[in-house]
Amino acid sequence: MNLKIVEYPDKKLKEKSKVVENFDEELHKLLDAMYPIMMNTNGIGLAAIQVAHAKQVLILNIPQEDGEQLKENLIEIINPVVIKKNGETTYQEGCLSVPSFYEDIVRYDTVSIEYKDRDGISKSIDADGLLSIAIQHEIDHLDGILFIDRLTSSRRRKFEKEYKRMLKEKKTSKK
Ligand code: Y12
Ligand code: CO
Repeated sequence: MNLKIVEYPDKKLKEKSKVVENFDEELHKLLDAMYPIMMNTNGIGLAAIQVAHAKQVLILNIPQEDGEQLKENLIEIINPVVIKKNGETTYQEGCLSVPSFYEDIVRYDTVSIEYKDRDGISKSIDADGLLSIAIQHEIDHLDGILFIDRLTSSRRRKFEKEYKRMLKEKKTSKK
């Protein structure tokens, strides 16, 4: 499966992802193809919509304390539902679909989710710290929401200016 990361301002990222009904080979192929893309781009989280598949699928690989990402820490999450959320925390987020931009975002401090694994088995996670933030960031993608949609309007305007400039520079450096 040949996947490419969809980047802002592509409208695809606004699409709402659909519930997965079939836990079949097609789903497994998608999950297996998402993992190397995330790892090769230094990502810690990736939603299927970021590779143009509007399915409620996301993967996470939270680094260890030494920064290393181990395959055994990969979490595959299908059809997540947030069942509990508490507190407030701020973290400087980045997104593979919004390259070179990082901004402080306020989110719940802890979340509990229920979801299915790749075989359709029901699972749950009580998350705090970076895992909690990553889960919320990726579930936002399933709803067509990017972290930049959570900026104040003045910060968003500044982002749009900076991002446009960055895209222009990228274009001219390719010529
Ligand atoms: C905390 C905050 C955000 C998340 C969501 C997952 N975000 C990422 O995995 C972001 C990865 C990222 C990687 C980059 O590096 C490369 O693309 C090589 C990057 O750098 C550039 O775009 C230049 C930006 C973001 C989880 C937890
Ligand atoms: Co993202």
